[in-house]
Amino acid sequence: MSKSERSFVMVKPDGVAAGLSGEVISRIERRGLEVIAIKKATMQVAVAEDHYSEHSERPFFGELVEFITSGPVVMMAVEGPNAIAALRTMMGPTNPAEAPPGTIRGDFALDVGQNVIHGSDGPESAARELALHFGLAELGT
Ligand code: DAT
Ligand code: MG
Repeated sequence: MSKSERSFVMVKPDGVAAGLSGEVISRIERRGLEVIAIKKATMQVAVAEDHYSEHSERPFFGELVEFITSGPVVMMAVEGPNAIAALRTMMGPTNPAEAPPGTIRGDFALDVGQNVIHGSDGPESAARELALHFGLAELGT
């Protein structure tokens, strides 16, 4: 058996506005992964800056924080075997123009800045992002 992992997944403001939250959750569940915590909220600017701190020196950082705080997002803790890599594959590449059909970005996005979904890129970022957006009590640990 593969090791069970947890990832932080978020339907971004463009995805929520387009009514794609259910589609994303459905794909996650149909894949066999479990949503163990979920909430809808508009992210505070300071939390967004922390969430994306690895990109703070990039030219698009201001635009990125402005976008991610522009409306409600749906945040999830998702658990299952190889959850982090499985979700990254389901998301598709960062640039939707390069994302194949069948991936979430390949099916529902066109713009590199507004690409519907976030998923943690490794175990360290998953732990960091889950701690940032969910309390330990919310995760039942
Ligand atoms: P990912 O979301 O696939 O993990 P990332 O961590 O490299 O990608 O970047 C985080 C987000 O920043 C990405 O989802 C959209 C935005 N972004 C990345 N590169 C960008 C670029 N060249 N121009 C505008 N926004 C960009
Ligand atoms: Mg990333």
